[in-house]
Amino acid sequence: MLKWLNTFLGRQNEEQSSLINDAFDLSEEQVEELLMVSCFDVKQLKVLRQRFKEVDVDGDNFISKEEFEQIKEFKYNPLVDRIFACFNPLTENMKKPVVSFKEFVKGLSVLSEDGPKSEKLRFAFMMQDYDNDKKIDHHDLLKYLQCITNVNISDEEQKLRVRCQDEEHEVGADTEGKGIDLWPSPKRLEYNENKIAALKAAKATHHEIKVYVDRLKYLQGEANLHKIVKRTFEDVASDVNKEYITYEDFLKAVAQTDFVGKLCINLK
Ligand SMILES: [Ca+2]
Ligand SMILES: [Ca+2]
Repeated sequence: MLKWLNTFLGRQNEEQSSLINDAFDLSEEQVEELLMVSCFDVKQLKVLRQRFKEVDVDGDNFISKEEFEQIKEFKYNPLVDRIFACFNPLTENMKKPVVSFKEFVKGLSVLSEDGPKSEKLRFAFMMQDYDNDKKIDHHDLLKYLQCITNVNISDEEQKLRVRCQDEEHEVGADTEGKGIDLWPSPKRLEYNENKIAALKAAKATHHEIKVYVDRLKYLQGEANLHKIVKRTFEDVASDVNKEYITYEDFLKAVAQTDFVGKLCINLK
């Protein structure tokens, strides 16, 4: 999942020798602290410091979300928002959404080859806990799945999605219940099926029919994601109402997978 980090830090080998001789603009105390909170050595910290400065385009010594998103290795990663959020775990407006050098180092340390498994697991959980309430609820998991399944979504598909969302009013679907199972509602799917049948009966053009066929396909895809979420909660959630997954549930669920192995970079 995070192969981009290999490339991101892969540059260090070729650049390392020259950087070691460059002046290190951090105090000894700062370096000591970074050594304590990460699994990097001084040489690696120097490389990371250089990369940090390159990323910090406006030179304010913090990486903003915009700067983070411009890193070419991150740019096209569908999870870039989540990675940024995990580098900078916000706690109720207590901090600006920026990444300091220390957070940058800590974040990369977790994802490095030597990063402790427990920290990798915590990071993986945070990636999916969008509202940072220490639980993964249906909306968290659905958002995550939508994000990773829409990696190569085209502009056309994006427009289609917006049209389908607009259709909410057109169809007048029941939104009162607000339950996760209601979207897309059977009424929406039926609306598109009926529309296709009516257009075919009226011998509409292929293009006219295709609009509704595409919508139906999109809605069916969404409905499938909802089913996956529902099934996951039934299998994994210890909560009696199956409304959320705790960190302990998450640990049990990923214990049998290589999920954590993928949260790794090679710094050697
Ligand atoms: Ca900056
Ligand atoms: Ca949550």
